[in-house]
Amino acid sequence: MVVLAGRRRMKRLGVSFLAALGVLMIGCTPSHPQSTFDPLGPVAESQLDLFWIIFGVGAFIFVAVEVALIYAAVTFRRHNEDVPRQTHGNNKLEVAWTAVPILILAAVAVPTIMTIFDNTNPPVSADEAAVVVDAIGHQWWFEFRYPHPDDAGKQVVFANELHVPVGETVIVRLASDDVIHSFWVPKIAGKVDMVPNNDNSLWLQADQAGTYSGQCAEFCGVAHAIMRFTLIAEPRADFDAWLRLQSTPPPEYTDPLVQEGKEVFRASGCSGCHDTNPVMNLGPDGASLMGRFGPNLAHLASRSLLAGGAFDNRDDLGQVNASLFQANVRSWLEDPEDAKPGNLMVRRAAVYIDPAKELNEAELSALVIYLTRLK
Ligand code: HEC
Ligand SMILES: [Cu+2]
Repeated sequence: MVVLAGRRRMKRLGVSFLAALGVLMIGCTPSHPQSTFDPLGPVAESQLDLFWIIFGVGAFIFVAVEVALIYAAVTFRRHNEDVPRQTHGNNKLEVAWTAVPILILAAVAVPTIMTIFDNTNPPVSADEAAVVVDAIGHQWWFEFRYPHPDDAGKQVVFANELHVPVGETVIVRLASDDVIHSFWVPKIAGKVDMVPNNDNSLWLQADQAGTYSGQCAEFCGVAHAIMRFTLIAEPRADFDAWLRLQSTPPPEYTDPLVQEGKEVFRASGCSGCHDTNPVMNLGPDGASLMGRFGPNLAHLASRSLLAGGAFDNRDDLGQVNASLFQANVRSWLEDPEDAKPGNLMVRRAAVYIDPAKELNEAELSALVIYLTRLK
């Protein structure tokens, strides 16, 4: 009986161990879009270097303590019934185990503080930076505003996608429209909090062209988990062309269905929360002004993510796909609560809270067609 129970316990232990190992091994997938162990920019690299220094010191101390412990346990184990020699106090030892940790912590503080300062202070001034972008956190999406390429008094407004020229220093000024959010692109830079009425900023640089995942890293309410964005690092010429395109209004179409969608957009109150003009004036002091409540939709159909990452519009090759986009926009408008529980559109827009104003199928189709043309 006793033997059987012991075996069963061993078996249970074995199964638990394998389950735990399995869970840990999920971390080993080759696809790791948000891994900080694969840094591709100087800020993320310096943070990883610091991590390894602290980890190395910690690992050394762990091994040293374990070795001392095992040595003591083996060497001084009870040999016979005699009471061993008793010691009370040891000044040398006590001074040593107070002073050594102080020295270790002081040594670790040097690279830590250096990294904090390097990450806080951009290597170039705001005038010399490639771009100074305003990033504004909203529940639950990111807004990005760029200086207008031709007009210093204006800004180009975009959402959920941050474009930067590859290999150049970009300064991101962080703000929040409501609660505290945090800006983080694990492979490139972050995390720095976006605090209401507080001017935080960070700098970043992407060493390789590519698409990187970013996300809010500070719990900010029910839909926090679906508050993501993409950072797209592209060659200078592509970046300039992109910004120029973003600064123009979306094309006008004469197609009657598009016109109808545009009318529904106005009549159903969508335009009360969503601007379709991508350009905003700056305030008299050069600061960003408050925009509308929801994301700017001027070039919505060219974005990789919809509704803060509730939908991904990209195909397997990473390109925004028009039919995927169309299907996603339809799902979003049909049931925003299902796509992103608790989001502020479904809680506040008249078409979702007032049954009398609910969109019918014809209106929905026209809206989808119209939004698909906002490129
Ligand atoms: C009360 C304000 C409000 C109204 C009215 C409103 N929306 Fe929204 N909308 C939002 C907010 C807020 C979000 C962001 C939701 C999120 O990501 O959490 C949003 C997101 C969206 C998005 C995704 C945008 C993006 O950048 O990914 C689309 C598309 C959209 N709304 C279309 C519409 C349409 C069409 C209507 C009219 C039927 C409408 N909205 C009415 C507030 C509103
Ligand atoms: Cu958040």
